Amino acid sequence: MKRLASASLIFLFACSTWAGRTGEGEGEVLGVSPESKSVLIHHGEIKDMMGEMTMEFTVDDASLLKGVKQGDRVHFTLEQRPPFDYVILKMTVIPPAPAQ
Ligand SMILES: [Cu+2]
Repeated sequence: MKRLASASLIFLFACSTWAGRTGEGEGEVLGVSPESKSVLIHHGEIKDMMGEMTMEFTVDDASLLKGVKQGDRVHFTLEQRPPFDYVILKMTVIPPAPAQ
């Protein structure tokens, strides 16, 4: 019981620390879904938040997805909403990454 209590304390602390935290990322759009207000992105590392991965982000306003299509490279600002939601606040299409 004692262990459970301290585990939830850590969880609460973590949540209050993460709430409203924002980050910047870049990646390639793999799919856009205005009906569910979401976008699937393969993104690079997002500093202090997560490594490279493919994941689905939600947006508050579907108009953010206008003009964004599969294959586009985007720069975005996201907000972390505990526990596991990542919401894109701003997104702009940028030129493709230079060939390496
Ligand atoms: Cu991610």
